[in-house]
Amino acid sequence: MCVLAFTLMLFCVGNAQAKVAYVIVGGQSLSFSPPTIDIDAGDTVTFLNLGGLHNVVADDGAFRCARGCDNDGHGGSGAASSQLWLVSINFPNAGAVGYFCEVHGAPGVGMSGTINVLGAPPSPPLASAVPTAGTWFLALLGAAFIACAAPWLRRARSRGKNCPRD
Ligand SMILES: [Cu+2]
Repeated sequence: MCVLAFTLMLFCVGNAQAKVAYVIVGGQSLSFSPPTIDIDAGDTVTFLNLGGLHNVVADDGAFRCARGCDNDGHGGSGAASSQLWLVSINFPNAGAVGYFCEVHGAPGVGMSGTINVLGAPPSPPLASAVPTAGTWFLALLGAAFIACAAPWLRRARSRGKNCPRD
């Protein structure tokens, strides 16, 4: 029960901190869809090739991906591939990131797109009147602690009663 509660909390916190956005590659058209997306710093974009010989290359050369990414440490290759590949790229820093497909585009031309990485929103003050995700997390943490600690405390107390006193 406790493990379940903690897993659930970790899932919730993970969701609150980073999101995944999806961009469809190719398929019916030689394009990225949607071509422009806004994400928060730290979010991940998953590119999914639905058909055609494509890859995803940053305008500034920061990444070149298709079946994995060049130099990803896992033997991935950013060479354009017509397989149904899927690749996830994390964007930790704010700023606009342009990208294109080497086969059907160039920076800002043809099969290309832009990811607007927005700065992480400021943390809300703790004394906020409206419960925030953080407040709910603390409440859940407290509830889980009580739920987990109560049986242990009961056992510890009943053990104490059996101990001889000075
Ligand atoms: Cu392409």
